[in-house]
Amino acid sequence: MNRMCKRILATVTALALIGGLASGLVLAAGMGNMGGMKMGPMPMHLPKPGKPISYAAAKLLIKYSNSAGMLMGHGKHKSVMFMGHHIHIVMVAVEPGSPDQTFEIHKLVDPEMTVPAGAAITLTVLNMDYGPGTIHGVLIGKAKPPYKTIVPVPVPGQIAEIPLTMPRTAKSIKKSNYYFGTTTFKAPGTPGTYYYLCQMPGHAKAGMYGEFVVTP
Ligand SMILES: [Cu+2]
Repeated sequence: MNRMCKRILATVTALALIGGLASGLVLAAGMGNMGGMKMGPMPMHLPKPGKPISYAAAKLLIKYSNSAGMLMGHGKHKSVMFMGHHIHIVMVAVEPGSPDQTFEIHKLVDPEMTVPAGAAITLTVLNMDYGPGTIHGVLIGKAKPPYKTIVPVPVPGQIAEIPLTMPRTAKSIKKSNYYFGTTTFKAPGTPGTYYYLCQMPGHAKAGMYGEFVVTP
């Protein structure tokens, strides 16, 4: 095989691989829509948290975020209901076009989420924000709003933490790299209301939080 042939073969193989991974994630996202009974698997092609991902990979994560779980309610009382024993929730920190200092799921800003008691949860936050000070993370616990500029950590009754991720670079959106963080935890065994919030000073105070409700 000459060098050109090898190069073409390598390119075709790489494209097939990317296509397969992409369709795998789309399938997973589709599964998330089926009555919310089973969430799709974690997108396996992502590198370890701490390493940036491409815009294409970030878009797939957003697609997953917008399809896993069921949209409930209407008007100002919308929430995202997750069901099943294994749940993957992807939160987007400041999706392009969204207000500063917010989380998005299903295009909703800081929505209430519900999860069943005892569920095994994988939580991912994708940081789409950029510029100095636009690093974000997630804490889930019992600390109620309103929040002060500095939220002492751990918060009371803390059940989950994603450390602060780096911001994306300020290049054009398609050329930039994106950081994400992931954690796994078990939902408490008894129903109750918890809150997710960003631990970056000032962000929770500015509204970067929402209700995380554990249901029977
Ligand atoms: Cu934040």
